Amino acid sequence: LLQGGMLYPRESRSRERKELDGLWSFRADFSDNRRQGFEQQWYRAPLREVRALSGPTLDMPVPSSFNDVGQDGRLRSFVGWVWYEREATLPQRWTQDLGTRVVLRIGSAHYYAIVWVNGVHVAEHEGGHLPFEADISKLVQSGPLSSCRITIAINNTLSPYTLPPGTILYQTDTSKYPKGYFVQNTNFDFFNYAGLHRSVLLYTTPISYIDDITITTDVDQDIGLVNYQIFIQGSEHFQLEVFLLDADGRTVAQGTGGQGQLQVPRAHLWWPYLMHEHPAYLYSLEVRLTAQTADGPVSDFYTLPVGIRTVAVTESRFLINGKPFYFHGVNKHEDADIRGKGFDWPLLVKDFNLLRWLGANAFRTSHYPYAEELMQLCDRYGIVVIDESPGAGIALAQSLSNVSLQHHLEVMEEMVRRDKNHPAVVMWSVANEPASSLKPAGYYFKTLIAHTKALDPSRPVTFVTKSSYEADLGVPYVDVICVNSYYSWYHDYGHMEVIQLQLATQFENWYRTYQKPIIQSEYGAETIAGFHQDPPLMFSEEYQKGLLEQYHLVLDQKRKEYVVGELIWNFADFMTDQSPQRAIGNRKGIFTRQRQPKSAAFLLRERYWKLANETW
Ligand code: BDP
Repeated sequence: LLQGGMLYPRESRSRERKELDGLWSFRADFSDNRRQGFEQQWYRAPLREVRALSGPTLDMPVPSSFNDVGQDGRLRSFVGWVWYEREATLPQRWTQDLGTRVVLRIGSAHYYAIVWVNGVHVAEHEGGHLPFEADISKLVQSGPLSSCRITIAINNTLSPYTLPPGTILYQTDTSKYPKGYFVQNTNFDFFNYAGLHRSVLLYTTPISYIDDITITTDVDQDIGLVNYQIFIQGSEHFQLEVFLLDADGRTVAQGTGGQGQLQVPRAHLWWPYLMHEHPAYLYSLEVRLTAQTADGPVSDFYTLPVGIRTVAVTESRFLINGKPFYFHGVNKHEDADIRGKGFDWPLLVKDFNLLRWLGANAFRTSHYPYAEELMQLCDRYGIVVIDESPGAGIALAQSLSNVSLQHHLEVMEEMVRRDKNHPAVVMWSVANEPASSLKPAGYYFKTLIAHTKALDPSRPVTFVTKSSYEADLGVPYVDVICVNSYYSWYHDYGHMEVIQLQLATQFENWYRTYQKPIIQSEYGAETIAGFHQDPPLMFSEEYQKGLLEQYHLVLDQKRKEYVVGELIWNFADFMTDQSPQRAIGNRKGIFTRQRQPKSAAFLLRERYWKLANETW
């Protein structure tokens, strides 16, 4: 199991943070073996001072994908190592006070990253969607320097053993391909954007500090129960006090010690958006640590938002606070013009405004964990999240091997560790559309789901399937069945008249076999905004609308029985690899990539508000 916590870096009386967003020096390693950066040790001296075959350094914004900010097509499709570097100036109190712990935190580096500070290797991490850290106190406190040089080498290559997996295809026929020619293939369609996608930052804690907090909540009559468990590093002798404050800052419960239960009479529950007059009520848990060290007492303070709510699954319902919850929402991507998968505040707020305009109460983080700032907004707005791992496109038997499984288990540990305290997260999804009818899938998903449940017994677990109900070897282990289907798009294209029969049969087969609640976790149609055809033809706005309407007729019958949700594919158009099926990206968005509505957005808006009013 993973050691240590990964609390979101928040400022407090004892903690400071410093974002390193902005322009970094950047160079892609275009050398033949793509290893010149290591051979010349680009981390040893400032990047701009090392003369390299790859040419001068570029200015690269962070956070952002590197692919779409330049005019060089080779960089857009680059596969291999890229190098980022910048200097950070540190306040004297960080570099001179040995009681201060200085931590470098990288929110997301896609895919494999190696980090040096002043030329010294400090961290290495696999996986592009989850944060990692290095304690750099010793390095920045060892000399007279008030600045440090941070170098991050990132490799975006995907193999059958990475998550998501991919394959590198070498072409050796020199009559058709130049020497050394290769391409990166994947079994998912979204573009494999790479770079520093989220903030890189420095933060401080005292040397004895609050390392991790785990909250679970329950409700007994009108009493909210908040169970807490706190881990401390850097001291054996300490006192812990915890205070639960309501939204007005009044203390409503308090306790002491590393674990315990707080009781909140007449608790305000955390309700999803549109399910209650006061959705998303958040308390704050203030943790105060006083540790005894050789140099005297040390205090640390950390405050965590807490939502009190319960989640449960029956044979046919998904319950939040004991009430049936129907997911009416979207699947998203982290994706936008120019910045690719780079975190962007205006985009984040725009997307939430669109979700609320739509009357969406939920989304799935298809197909990887999203930025922490977005999860925090879900907590605050009451948008329910199915939190999905980067297990997208596990298509080959190799990717269901023990090597892959071990890595997938670790990714679930990192993901649960990061997101466990978000009330908005109501379910984990361990994968999207894996080859779950291949023989090794049974053991793979049994182990993966059991592990995830052991890490977090408080939430249901699922994965998203597109296999047939008869052949799927993973679904026996899920709590909720999530099914993707593209009737009259990838099958029987152009024939919307078959949707009702096929969709009803799909639901009935799954339910008869498993008696578990079902979510239609994807459905949709490629639509080019501004294309109009009546009678509807594929790719027109009318076809997308017509297809959704057919789905809705069946969903309206089955949601009275055991269907507990519908998530459109997709919230917005997004970039894909180039292919003859895609006209500059996947166009199944109900919004364009620039977040303007297609006709289907208005249809869904009417539907979602109607559904919301029904559940009141
Ligand atoms: C589904 C995948 C999704 C794709 C979608 C599509 O889960 O990631 O983007 O197909 O082809 O099967 O539009």
